[in-house]
Amino acid sequence: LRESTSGQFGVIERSGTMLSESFERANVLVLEDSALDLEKVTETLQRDHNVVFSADTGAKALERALGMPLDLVVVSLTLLNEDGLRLCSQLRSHERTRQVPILLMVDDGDLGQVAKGLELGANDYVVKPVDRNELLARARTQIRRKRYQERLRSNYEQSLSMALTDSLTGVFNRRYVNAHLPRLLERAIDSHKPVSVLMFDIDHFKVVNDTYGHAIGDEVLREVSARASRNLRTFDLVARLGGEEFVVILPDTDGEAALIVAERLRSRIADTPFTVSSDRGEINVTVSIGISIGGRLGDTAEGLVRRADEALYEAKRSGRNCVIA
Ligand code: GH3
Ligand code: MG
Ligand code: MG
Ligand code: MG
Repeated sequence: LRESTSGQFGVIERSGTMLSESFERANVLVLEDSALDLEKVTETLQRDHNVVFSADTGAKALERALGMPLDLVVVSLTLLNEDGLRLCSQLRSHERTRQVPILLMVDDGDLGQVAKGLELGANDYVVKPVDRNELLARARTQIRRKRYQERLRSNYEQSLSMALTDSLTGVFNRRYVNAHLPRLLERAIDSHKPVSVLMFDIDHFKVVNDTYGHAIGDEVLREVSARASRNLRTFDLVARLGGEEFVVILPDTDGEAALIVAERLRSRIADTPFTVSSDRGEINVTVSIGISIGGRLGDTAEGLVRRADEALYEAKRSGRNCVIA
């Protein structure tokens, strides 16, 4: 630390000039073909610690915008051979850039361009020659608004996913199945491809709880969920309906394939004992599985679940640790 030339010192010095932790530098792209204007705008935006990128044609700007996350695009409408308006509509038509704020720069007395730009999705404008403080204020507003919207969206997605997943195991919950199975079944009927439903239930789970305690029972539920999830395709879906009862939905899967999946799932659980945080050793766990197949006209999600449940009941009656279709 005493050596001003040491690398470590350099790091500390740099972090000392960094802004508060929650501050995130904004990426700003400027489309401008006048070197003088570009320098002024860049220098101004950098005062707010923005990272500024530039392009002198709309095509280069679009390429940049599609290749990196941006928080603001500043578009000059005084380009010599270029149409900044075209970039506005291109940014709005690509999924990746649809939400990026656009700030226009226009010549005084060319306000007709502004109306067109706003119509195409630009968010605000400044008039040239640009007033530095005004540019900074308007850029700040757009960046803040974008961040706020991102936060809202991620909160919304988070609460949505919380409402549809089981908090103990992380797999989907009954609500999700109720919402999605009818749609998957409808698609199966329309596309003439069957959808299979496996319903499974841990055998004698009460004994696990009684012997090892509820907390270890919870660990078993998590491990069962994990093994089920690991052994399925990405578009298959696992849900915990409640207690120690689960369903697996297998789109595009007929009875024969479903039987193979179910048998594999059964053996992956039965054949490898569960390691739990108990000093009484590993636990042998088995499940019973019932299968139903849907996809015929008139099939309903309720009927599909009921038939899988009936098959599961048969599996229990047949001695457990088995699959019944
Ligand atoms: P079977 O083979 O017939 O399915 O017998 P079982 O003992 O598994 O079935 P039963 O329905 O009699 O008991 C299920 C037990 O699951 C009873 C309940 O205490 C336990 N259980 C339900 N939800 C949870 C949970 O979230 N965590 C834990 N640890 N146990 C649970
Ligand atoms: Mg039971
Ligand atoms: Mg059970
Ligand atoms: Mg049960």
